[in-house]
Amino acid sequence: MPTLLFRSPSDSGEAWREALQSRMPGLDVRVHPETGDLAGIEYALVWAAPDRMLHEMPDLKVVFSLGAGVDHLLDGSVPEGVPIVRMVDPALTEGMVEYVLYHVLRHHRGMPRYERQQARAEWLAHGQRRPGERTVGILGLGELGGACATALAGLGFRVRGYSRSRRTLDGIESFAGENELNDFLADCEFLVCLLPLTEATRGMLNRDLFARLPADATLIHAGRGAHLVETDLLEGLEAGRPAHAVLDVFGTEPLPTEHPFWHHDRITVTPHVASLTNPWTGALRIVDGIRRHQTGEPLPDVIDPARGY
Ligand code: NDP
Ligand code: OXD
Repeated sequence: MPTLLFRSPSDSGEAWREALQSRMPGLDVRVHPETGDLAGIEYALVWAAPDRMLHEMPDLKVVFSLGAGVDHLLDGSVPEGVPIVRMVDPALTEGMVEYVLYHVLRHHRGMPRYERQQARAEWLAHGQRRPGERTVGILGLGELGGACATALAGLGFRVRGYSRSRRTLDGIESFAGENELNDFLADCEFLVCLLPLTEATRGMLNRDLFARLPADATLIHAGRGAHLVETDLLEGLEAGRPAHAVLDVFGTEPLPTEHPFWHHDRITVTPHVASLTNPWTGALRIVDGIRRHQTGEPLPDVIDPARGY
């Protein structure tokens, strides 16, 4: 039976051991730091790997990421030539669709304003716009962004997506590459960021981009903290571009208690929970990957380290 090393500072090793072994009885799951002898361990399932740990595993064959994003593994911690498989799981996608729909609808229906009115016991109705009058732009039209785009289009929003290569999705207007970024941004009253963090996307949510949004836009950012230039967002909010920001990811996590985002009246903070990897569904993907590797079949969802995602 194969052996797998599990390591995460934030996920339960015991829950994952139980989920993995229920799908592959006999799988030897070693939960870091109780790894035993690192020789003989062929698989690792990790969220970030400390220092040189993975380099000290002479028999390592595949690294599975606990997350859809793999930036946490592209810092040299995975030995060259060892494939990295990212998490692609319908439950993870579902969670992200819920998060994005919830925040788009909350702002589309003006709920923050009604919440402020309730605090003043103020009865005052405002006009209501139809989804078809509003454009939602999704930066990153991949597994997660694509599903969010389709769900929003299903509610009647005008939806457009931005990716590196052109994507074809029913009912979604597709923009590709830097030359099309300006046109993509022009009417986005909602801008959702679901990009992977790479050298090309680092710092992309910056002053220049905010200035190209229409007035009163809402930013919903669930990509990675380093996509956002935080001081540019604070300036942008002063100018009403964007008018509100929903942030799930931050340059420093946990977000320090003294950080200005916590108490800003036009920022909504969630603690990197837009969508969480679920051990019970995630384990199916890992076990499937191990089985495929053992029978010599191609592994799905292997990332390209040169591309960065
Ligand atoms: P995918 O790899 O499926 O999709 C990435 C998309 O981004 C693709 O459409 C890709 O273009 C596009 N892209 C990449 N680089 C660029 C670029 N330079 N310019 C324009 N578009 C670009 O990833 P997922 O959808 O599975 O995940 C996206 C990210 O969401 C993760 O990397 C992670 O950072 C974040 N995430 C956050 C979570 C949270 O709870 N906050 C949970 C899970 C993920 P192309 O189609 O041409 O390849
Ligand atoms: C992920 C995340 O990448 O949770 O899956 O951020």
